[in-house]
Amino acid sequence: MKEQLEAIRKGALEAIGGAQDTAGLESLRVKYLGKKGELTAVLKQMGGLSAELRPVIGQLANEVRASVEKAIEAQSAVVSERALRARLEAEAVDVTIPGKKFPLGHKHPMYAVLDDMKEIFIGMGFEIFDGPEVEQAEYNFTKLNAPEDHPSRDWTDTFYLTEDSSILLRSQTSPMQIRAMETHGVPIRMISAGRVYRKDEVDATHSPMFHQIEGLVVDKGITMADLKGTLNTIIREIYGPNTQTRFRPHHFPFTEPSCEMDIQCHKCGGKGCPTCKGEGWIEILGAGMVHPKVLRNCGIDPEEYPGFAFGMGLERLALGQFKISDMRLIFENDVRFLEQF
Ligand code: 2NM
Repeated sequence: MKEQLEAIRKGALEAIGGAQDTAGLESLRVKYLGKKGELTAVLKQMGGLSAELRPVIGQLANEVRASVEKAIEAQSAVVSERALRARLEAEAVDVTIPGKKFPLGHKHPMYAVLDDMKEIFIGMGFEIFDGPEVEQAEYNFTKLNAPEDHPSRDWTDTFYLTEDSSILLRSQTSPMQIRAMETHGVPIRMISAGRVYRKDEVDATHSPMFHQIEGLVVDKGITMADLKGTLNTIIREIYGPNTQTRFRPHHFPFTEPSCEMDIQCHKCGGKGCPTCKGEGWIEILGAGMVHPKVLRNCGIDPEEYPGFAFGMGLERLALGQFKISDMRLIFENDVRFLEQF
């Protein structure tokens, strides 16, 4: 039995020394020390030994067990150290490799202009009203005093969504002015801004979708003088304090009287150049005193609460501000173009 035990020890230590991983070590532990292991099998035969031999063999068996356990423990440390090192090597991070670039986006130039405008209006005490782009013809035209035969109501000009021409893509942001007067009541100082839609062919100055910003002030004693003062203040905020302006008579169905506002050409100072097409002036917005019918349509007494309103196209403003020659560039969203702003 002594030889048997020594053989077990020799075989076990050899096998353990060659074990490559934790799983291999565990199966060796079972093989030698487990309930059905080789050492256990030998110990089971000890009953047949003489009284003198039993303690000697017993002690040897314990020694073998202890040395096998010790060997497993030692090899286990070696194996896990090796595994850790392999993992560290595999997961090593080379901090000298150049990093990946995550390019940051930024505001589209259109919305930079829009946000600047909003800031100016907020600073003057205006509230901002947002509204639906899908509108009722009632709000887009009728309540705004557009006659039933007004050309802008034509199917060739406006995107209708229903056969009966009652629902459409708003062709202006003024329906929000109507909604604001109806829900907010007077006095009111508000702007609405956003996308509007018209059946225009795409070219350097037209797009079937563009942006408008419109304003409305209704209060006791409001006159054309408030209109001129407010718009001059805003335009000088945008184009500089020395910007010269002029107001020309015009016609809109929803205002009476109506006007257009020009700024003196900043390029030539009014002499006439390609930027202002030789005019010396650049048209910038439309405005007027809100038509009494429009106010009455919203339940407001025009005698007690007069008002003025104005509207402008944002694309034209952005083209001028950023010296962009073609409106299509604004909508194509070519990153090489947008990156310049
Ligand atoms: C413009 C020009 C003139 C305008 C009028 C109204 C309302 F709802 F108060 F009647 N909103 N916007 C208006 C007036 C718009 O755009 C060129």
